[in-house]
Amino acid sequence: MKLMIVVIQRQDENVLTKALVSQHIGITRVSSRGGFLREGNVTLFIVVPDHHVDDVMQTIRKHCYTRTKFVAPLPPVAESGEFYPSTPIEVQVGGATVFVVNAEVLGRA
Ligand code: 2BA
Repeated sequence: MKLMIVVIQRQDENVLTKALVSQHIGITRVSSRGGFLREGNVTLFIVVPDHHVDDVMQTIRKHCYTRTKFVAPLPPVAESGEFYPSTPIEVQVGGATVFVVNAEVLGRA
């Protein structure tokens, strides 16, 4: 069995979770937040047999989109009156960040 930890953008959540549930894939969803953008995102925990990982990846690729975001860089500690040009930085987010680890299901207590 594999545990897939899938970080997605909120905009993709509904379509992706509906697609996975319709394929009888079990999901646990938690609200999360990226350390870099500090924006809300969603993390899904999905445990599947090894041979289902590719199917889940295909569904994730189909429903999760890459989006461009702009972040204002944090200004360095500036002297008062000092000009600091805050040009926003462009970052690409997603489609999804996926981690896959071995899992053992011990049963339900
Ligand atoms: P965030 O940490 O908010 O990152 C959002 C996007 O900002 C990232 O998109 C990446 O394009 C960029 N980014 C992140 N850290 C950066 C840095 N130190 N310098 C420059 N740009 C940086 P994604 O790679 O698609 O990641 C989307 C979200 O997935 C992340 O949101 C985070 O919540 C999660 N994630 C990504 N890599 C991870 C990792 N190695 N471990 C745990 N979570 C991760």
